[in-house]
Amino acid sequence: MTDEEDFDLAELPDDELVTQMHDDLYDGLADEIVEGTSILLDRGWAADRVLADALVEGMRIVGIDFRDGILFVPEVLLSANAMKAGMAVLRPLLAETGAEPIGKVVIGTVKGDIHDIGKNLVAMMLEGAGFEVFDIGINCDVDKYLAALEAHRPDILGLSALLTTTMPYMKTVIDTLNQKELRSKYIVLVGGAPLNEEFGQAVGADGYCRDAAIAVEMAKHLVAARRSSSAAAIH
Ligand code: B1M
Repeated sequence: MTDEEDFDLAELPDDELVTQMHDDLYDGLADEIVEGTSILLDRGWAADRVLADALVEGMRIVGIDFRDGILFVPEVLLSANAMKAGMAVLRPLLAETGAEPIGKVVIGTVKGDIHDIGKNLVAMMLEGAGFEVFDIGINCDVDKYLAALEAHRPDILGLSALLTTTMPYMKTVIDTLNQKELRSKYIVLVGGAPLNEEFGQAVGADGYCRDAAIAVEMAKHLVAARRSSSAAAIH
């Protein structure tokens, strides 16, 4: 399309619209991302499909060019902003649940790290699965985690880190829980692009979550297992 005046997202077939959304995310066009997200939903796409195919995939492409020095921080901030605008449209759909909470989660990005898109997505998906989620934000130091644990008494503590330089802070948090003899009270789940299973084990987490869907599965499974073992201990 050359004539921008005539450009109408609603006229594009699904595959072209999704490709256009990748471009719009790349260019940080929040209004277009909101519009594209709404069009796909109106066409009957499930919220998780819009999220995965249009938004997360678009952000993956941004990540590649950021890594390769083609995009820089200000541009990626605009992309992140556009991604968040799309996620805001999806949020009520992903978080739709009328049921009683199946557990509580405190989640935050560790100290020194301001990446929050993945963490927000995990929080949203956990809410959608029926958890009550307390999102304590970014750049969280140990004291902030401890205060949130004390205030909300969750089943799960979720730690997010996107930088190789900040992921070791997860161990600081878990070690502090151990020192204060609080570790066994909580299920600790860790996630973030640079982590892996081995790292999760090495820092003493109960689970490493590669993505939001796995975080939900693991959260459900571990909370259920913990409840049934404490029920068995009572009987
Ligand atoms: Co940054 N950044 N960034 N960045 N950034 C990365 C992470 C990087 C890989 C880019 C690259 O080089 N390819 C690189 C890290 C390299 C490394 O450490 N090895 C990097 C860098 C270097 C930096 C800066 C240092 C750049 C600079 O200043 N020179 C700087 C650091 C700032 C800081 O934190 N102190 C920086 C800044 C930024 C922006 C501010 C511009 C922006 C963040 C905006 C925001 O989040 N509000 C940004 C972005 C957007 C990215 C990329 C492009 C995208 C991250 C993202 O949102 N992904 C990223 C490249 C990449 O990851 N491909 C990059 C989409 C999201 C859905 O995925 O976050 O992986 P993800 O979350 C997934 C899973 O990881 C998992 O589930 C999520 C959903 O499925 N998960 C969890 C995550 N947290 C979890 C917690 C759980 C469970 C699962 O708890 C239970």
